[in-house]
Amino acid sequence: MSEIKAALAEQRIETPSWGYGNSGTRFRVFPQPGVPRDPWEKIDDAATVHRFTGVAPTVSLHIPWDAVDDYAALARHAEDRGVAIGAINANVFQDEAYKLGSVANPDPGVRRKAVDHLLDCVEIMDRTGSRDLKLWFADGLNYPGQDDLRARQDRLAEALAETYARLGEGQRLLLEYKLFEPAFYTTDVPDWGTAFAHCLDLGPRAQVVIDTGHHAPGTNIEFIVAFLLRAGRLGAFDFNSRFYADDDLMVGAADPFQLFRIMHEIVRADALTPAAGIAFMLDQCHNIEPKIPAVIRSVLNVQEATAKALLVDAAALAKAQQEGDVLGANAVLMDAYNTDVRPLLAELRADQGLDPDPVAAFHRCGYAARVAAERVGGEQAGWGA
Ligand code: AOS
Ligand code: ZN
Ligand code: ZN
Repeated sequence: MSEIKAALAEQRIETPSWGYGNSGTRFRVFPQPGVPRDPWEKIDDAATVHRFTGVAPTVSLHIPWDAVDDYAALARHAEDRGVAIGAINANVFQDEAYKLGSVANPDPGVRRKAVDHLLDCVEIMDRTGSRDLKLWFADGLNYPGQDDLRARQDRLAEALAETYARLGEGQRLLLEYKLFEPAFYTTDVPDWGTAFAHCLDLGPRAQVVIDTGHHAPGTNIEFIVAFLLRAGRLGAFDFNSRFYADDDLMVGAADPFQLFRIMHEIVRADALTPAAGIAFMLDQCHNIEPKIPAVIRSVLNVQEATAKALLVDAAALAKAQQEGDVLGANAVLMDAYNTDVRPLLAELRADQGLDPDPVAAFHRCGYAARVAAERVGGEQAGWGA
């Protein structure tokens, strides 16, 4: 049990700056009291999540939503609050110029603008000390024949290569795929295979991001996890839950069993430790629920799935698999999944000097009321408006 607790204590989960801002759907954004007015306050909220959970010491930024004049000062602000800036998410999807795409746009001028933004993001990483540049492209087509599928892959590859070449030592390029949306006929990086192939061409510091909301219904995501881990090309997760499309609901809310199956592959590959280089990030929007407790809940959901994965009796599982004991092997997994790990996690938090119930502790601490009084005119997350 102490090994399991040690692994859980070492786990790191990164929260997204945009998860703290107002967000919604294309129908309505419902503003909430106390929402951050700028990136500095988003970092304060992320630090609050870390204070109560102890396992969320980094926050991802999104540029230009989190643009500031002095990124080194923002990194110092994070450090003062006990956290650090994590991945830098580039945004080449919200400008007028990107109607027909960014890095795969047929217009070389638009492509230049897009790549320049990616290079600027690496510059920001140099200032914030971030390791990861996270790229998701809204590029794609709505109609067959709209553009040349193959030429778009060439343009994408060229843009990625220029960006990859700009990375400093120790920096990585994380490429995210998405099956659909905002383009509906095809997207230019629709699946893990496409992302993987581009990463292989680029080099070892190009890694795939799995956003759990970006697949067709029924996709076996843990297979993708296992495959990419085996190939050494899984760089990160964007965790969230979906019922239908890219819902960006709280991770572990819709399908905690899927999250457990994913974490089982991680544990099996010994990839939980930060030294393994997999970034466990949340990519979520809290449209109707209070944001900080929702992020805390999400962190706890990841911890619970991880604890269950760590409880899998690896020796018994290997034996059952070797003997072809189908039901026995399945039972080993289900026994772990069906264990209530909340007491174990409460114990771990107590050992770490944290409140065993982080959500309740947050509600008691008065932070929500304080920021609601202090912050007037909170920022929209920039997403889903
Ligand atoms: C978009 O669907 C992706 O999940 C990206 O990760 C995106 O950059 C993120 O949702 C923030 O906008
Ligand atoms: Zn994502
Ligand atoms: Zn998404």
